[in-house]
Amino acid sequence: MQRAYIGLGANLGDARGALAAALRALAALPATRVAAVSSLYRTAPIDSSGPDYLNAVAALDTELEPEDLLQSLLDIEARHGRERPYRNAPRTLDLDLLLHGERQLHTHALTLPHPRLHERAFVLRPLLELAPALEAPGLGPLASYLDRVADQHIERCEMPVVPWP
Ligand code: PH2
Ligand code: MG
Ligand code: MG
Repeated sequence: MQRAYIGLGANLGDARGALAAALRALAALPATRVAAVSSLYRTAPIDSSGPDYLNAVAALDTELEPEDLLQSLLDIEARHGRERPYRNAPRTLDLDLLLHGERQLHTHALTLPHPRLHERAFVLRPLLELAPALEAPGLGPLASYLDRVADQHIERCEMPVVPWP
């Protein structure tokens, strides 16, 4: 059993509804339990366009291997109408595998930890909300990267993604 962290994001359509539906789909994955869900955050697009994003992070306890979990995430995105017209296009739903236990991977399909994890406030802030002392393989304590993303606009919402637990 491994602790994996998933970044959730959306900036088109009913973004909060998409994140809530994605959480239900994550909870329905085989050999997987949703252990915790961060607050919802409203964030300005980074290297992307369109309206503000809603972002959150979910902690999973899973027996799925990273490649299988990634495929499950892509399947959930596709079911929620995700289109990929160009890199970083606005999206109805984005699910990123951020961390999978202590695994370090660099294949064509998947890099772990997620390569931009430590450069993005919309990932770091919800991740550190769930696990303030979290360390990532090859990166060390993630809290040490917060200063460097302090200029990225991010706002914690009072409204949760879904009523939780
Ligand atoms: N995702 C991206 C690119 N830019 N910006 C914000 N604020 N939130 C995101 O989830 C996001 C982004 C690529 O996946
Ligand atoms: Mg992404
Ligand atoms: Mg993605």
